[in-house]
Amino acid sequence: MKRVITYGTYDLLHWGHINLLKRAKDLGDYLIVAISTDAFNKLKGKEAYYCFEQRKMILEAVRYVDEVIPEKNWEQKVYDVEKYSVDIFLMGDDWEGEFDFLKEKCEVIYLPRTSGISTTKIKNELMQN
Ligand code: C2G
Repeated sequence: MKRVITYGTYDLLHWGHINLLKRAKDLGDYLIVAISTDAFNKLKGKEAYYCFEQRKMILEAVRYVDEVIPEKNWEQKVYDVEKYSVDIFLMGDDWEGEFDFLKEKCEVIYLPRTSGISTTKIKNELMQN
């Protein structure tokens, strides 16, 4: 029973997110997604269109996702890995190397981002219309 965890804002859910979640689930049996709370998003300098509760509800409906937990700060990852008995910590490779400190606790995998799509791109293109 391989347990995988990944983190993110997951606003305006799009096929790039789904591509990551599918690959993450394919690497294990149980996928936990920690989504940034609205307060943590502010810390990340991000303003999500959907609030935390809405983003949580949407992700819980994704077939690859088994559990959604809140990401409240940068420090929680090392505790989450213990608390949820995580085997694989996984992120898109725009985060390459950023979380290597977790390597002593679990496998750390960075997967190629899906090019051509992002929440920012969606927002910008919608604003142009
Ligand atoms: N992603 C991707 N391809 C895209 C867009 C996003 O693979 N075209 C991946 C990102 O690499 C990330 C996940 O989808 O692994 C979620 O992306 P965001 O919601 O943008 O997450 P981010 O703001 O990077 O937050 O502590 C980690 C942070 O919470 C990550």
